[in-house]
Amino acid sequence: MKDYGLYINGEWVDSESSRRFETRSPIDGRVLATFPLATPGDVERAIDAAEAAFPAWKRTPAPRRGEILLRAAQIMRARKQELGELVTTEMGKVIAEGKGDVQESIDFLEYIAGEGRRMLGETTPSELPNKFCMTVRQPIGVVGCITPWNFPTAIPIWKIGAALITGNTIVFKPASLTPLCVARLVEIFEEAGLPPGVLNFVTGSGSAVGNAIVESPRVQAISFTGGVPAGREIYQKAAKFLKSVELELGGKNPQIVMPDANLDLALEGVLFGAFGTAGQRCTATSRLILHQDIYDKFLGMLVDRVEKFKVGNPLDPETDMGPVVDQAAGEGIMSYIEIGKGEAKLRFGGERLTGGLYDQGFYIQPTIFETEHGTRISCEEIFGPVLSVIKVGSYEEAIEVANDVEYGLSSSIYTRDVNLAFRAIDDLVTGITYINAPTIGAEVHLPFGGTKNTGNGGREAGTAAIDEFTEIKTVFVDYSNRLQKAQIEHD
Ligand code: UN1
Repeated sequence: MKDYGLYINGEWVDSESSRRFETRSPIDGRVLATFPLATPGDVERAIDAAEAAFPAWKRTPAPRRGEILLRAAQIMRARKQELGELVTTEMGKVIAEGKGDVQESIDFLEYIAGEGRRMLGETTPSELPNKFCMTVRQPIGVVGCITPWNFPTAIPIWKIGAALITGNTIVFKPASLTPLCVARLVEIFEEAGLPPGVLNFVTGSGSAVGNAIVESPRVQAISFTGGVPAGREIYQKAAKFLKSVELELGGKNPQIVMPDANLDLALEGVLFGAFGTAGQRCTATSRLILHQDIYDKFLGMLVDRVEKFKVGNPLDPETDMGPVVDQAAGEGIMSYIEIGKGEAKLRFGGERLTGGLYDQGFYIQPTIFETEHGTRISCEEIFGPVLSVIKVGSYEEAIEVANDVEYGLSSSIYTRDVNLAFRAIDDLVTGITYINAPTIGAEVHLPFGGTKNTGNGGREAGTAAIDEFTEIKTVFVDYSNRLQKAQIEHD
């Protein structure tokens, strides 16, 4: 077990404060490492370092910056097993998903390193002769990244990779439940040759560290993934400074199953979508919208499978679902299950598991409710292994129910009717829609994000990541050797 410092200006340093917090494994409560509860003064030092490093990093050609990211990806690939185990140990998702988290990080770094050779702008004709018009991309400056615990490497890497390739320097605050995974990433970037001050890592609370990042006029942009209340607060605080803010918030993602669907495929989809990562994904399938013609049959198939689900140690490859991330998260999920018992019909699960390893963490049964649309469990984000099953009479009703929630991240429909599938692409009001695939599993070279309360309109990953972290400069080059007057020289 190691006592970490903060990483500022290329060195691991002490915080101004001697207060520390522990990161524990959700598997058995074991303490994995301790980190400083940093102060606003520590954040100021990190911003100083990021500001000082910015001019040289901005001048470094983007393909050169990309080489460092690629080296980081290579290091991660060589250590994929070890890093995957760390993700599983610190966060609790099953080992296949822990390694998937790391693979998503590698994929993103490789993709975005290549974008360093593109970073496309536009060239257009001018309305005047002998004049050239184009746009180029410039970094924003010092950016603040604040990340959640559910993808302890992938979400940090989406932000770090995109901010770095575009020439920004970073002050980074990880979720306090998974700082060790991010500390490991910081070490990897150091090993890959990232210059001092370009990436600074400050641990601690949202109220001290997060706030100091958001409230600093020297931090030009914020990228945040987390819950709606924190996202709203960040957006409001950043508005004072007119900062650019990118928010990725909650979801209440539906999987619709039509009568003509391949039901076996739809079953695999909902199992993975609802109970993968113990439902702790923004993209998790938390609503299963079933057409009445297949309702009883499909629900029966689902319950049969869930009955055989193995909940246990996520490091064991045979385990289907691990613990939830901590006691507080577990209690929150259990209180939703209690609400569900009062307003809906519990079809499976609903209990916290006890005995043996179960007593050392917070393990919950995969839980299935049959409910009307409009109940709290069918509308509010639970962020746990709780699925609401809703019966509908038609495609139109399915779409109406699917869209009638405050979020709009991901959605899915299973049907073999190609016309209906394309209609659903138009009709589902979400940032991501899957046809015959679950609501989870986004790929890194495509934009990721959602509508309504899922965010503020931006997208991460894909080329959208370049937009997030660059300012566009419009450039006019006049090679006529005379004063040409746009708009005026027109009759
Ligand atoms: C999240 O749920 O916070 O599409 C991110 C997916 C993953 C990313 C999810 N690739 O489920």
